Amino acid sequence: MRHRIRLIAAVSLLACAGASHAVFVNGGFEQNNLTGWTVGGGSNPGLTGTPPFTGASVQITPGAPGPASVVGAGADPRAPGITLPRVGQYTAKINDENTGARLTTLAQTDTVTAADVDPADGLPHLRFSFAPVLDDPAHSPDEQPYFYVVVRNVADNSVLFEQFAYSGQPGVTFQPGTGSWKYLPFQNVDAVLPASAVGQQISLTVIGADCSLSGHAGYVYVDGFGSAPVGGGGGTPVARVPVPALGNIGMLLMALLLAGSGMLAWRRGA
Ligand SMILES: [Ca+2]
Ligand SMILES: [Ca+2]
Repeated sequence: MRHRIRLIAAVSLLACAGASHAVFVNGGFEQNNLTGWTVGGGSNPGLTGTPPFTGASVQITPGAPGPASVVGAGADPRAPGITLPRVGQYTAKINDENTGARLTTLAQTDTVTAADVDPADGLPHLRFSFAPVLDDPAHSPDEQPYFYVVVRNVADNSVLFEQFAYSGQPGVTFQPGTGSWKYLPFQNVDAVLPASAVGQQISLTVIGADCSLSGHAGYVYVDGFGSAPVGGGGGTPVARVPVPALGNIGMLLMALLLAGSGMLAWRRGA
């Protein structure tokens, strides 16, 4: 009887593993479209409060979704150090170089499964790569173009991981682009979730925002969302830096990121 129970348990685990898939749907945008993702947004009325900004500083005036697209091979005339696509054949571009105080959100909610567990450490991972390209008109910080990404535990809406930067933000090593544009080369994020995350839902939201005064633009490239390491391409090497997670709850995120630049000065969640 005991053996039978064990056998049933083993079969159930296998069934779960077989039915599971790695986060997220079309996470690498290799369908050459935004299938699986929800594009939203509106206009940017400016951030609330004073730096350091977080997700709580973000304001969105409801309106038509902001621009979003999928791009293939090519150069970005405003960011000469960015190589496209980041991985595979396509990379998503959230918002664009046109002005008008537009704000774009890209979102997807998915369940972490056994397929997201990295055999190397036995823990589920969420990995991706991003590269913001932001005009820097030197407005006040709350009026600048900005980039924001957040991962939340759906069960209690707690923040597992977030990163924010406005154009020209002190401590963030922006590279000079064309004219007054600034950018960051692709940065890889490797967020390590606790084993208890398997079976839980997480939501991911990326925001790219023009300046709130309507005369300057900003956008962000993202690619490689999933649990597998982001493959070779234009990204910087990953250095995993565990940090104690923010939230309450079960899904404590130890996290992430990386390397190279002054990115470590970025705020990681509240
Ligand atoms: Ca891709
Ligand atoms: Ca725009």
